[in-house]
Amino acid sequence: MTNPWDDWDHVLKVDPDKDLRPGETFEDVCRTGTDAIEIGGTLDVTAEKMSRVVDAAAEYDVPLYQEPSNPGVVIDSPALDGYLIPTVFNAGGPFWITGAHKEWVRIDDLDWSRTHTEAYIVLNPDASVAQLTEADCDLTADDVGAYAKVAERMFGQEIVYVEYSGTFGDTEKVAAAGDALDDATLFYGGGIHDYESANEMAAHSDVIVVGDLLHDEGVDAVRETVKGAKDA
Ligand code: 1GP
Repeated sequence: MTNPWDDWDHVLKVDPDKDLRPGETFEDVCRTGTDAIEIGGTLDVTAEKMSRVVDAAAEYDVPLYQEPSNPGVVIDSPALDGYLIPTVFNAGGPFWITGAHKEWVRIDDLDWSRTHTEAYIVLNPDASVAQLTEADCDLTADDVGAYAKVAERMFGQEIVYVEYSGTFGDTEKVAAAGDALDDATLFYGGGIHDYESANEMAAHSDVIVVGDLLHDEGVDAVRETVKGAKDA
């Protein structure tokens, strides 16, 4: 089976709780050359803020995915190509592994054909996502590879996501996840801020995810990371 992300190199993650740079619009965001936009965020996200971003990006021709941080912010919009449902494999407790999902599946008329799975391995202990999920970030490259294999082989996850949100990660650990996978697509996110950092991580993963850079530096900086990813 082929998935849209088989052909992606670059994803832009938009945090609905953060502003774009002054003077920049969602049209500019959609014209950065990114392969897809993922709308997600860990703190203070509401369904209303999610809808605002989906509506603003809907008229442009870039695939649009929602990555809900909890079942309460899920929105139903025809503009969405799908939902990427995170499970934090190294979370400190069951809520982020099956608890939130138990609530998610109670949504009426869940569109399973547009619902996809994303196995997070969270590795920056200072990131909000690590603190919120009480993730065990003290992992060796071998541990990361083992989690990736569990995610793909035992839990059928379509995407494995090595998450260093806020900081540039250890390429050895990212490569270990890549080596462990046969079919799942490896996403990497964290600290990508220019052509070189994008190019380096793209060499070790299938898809790089750029987040804060959009809100901190703007669309020109994002465009450089797209080039870096495409050249790898
Ligand atoms: C966050 O992995 C993404 O979920 C991207 O991280 O914000 O550090 O680019 P940055």
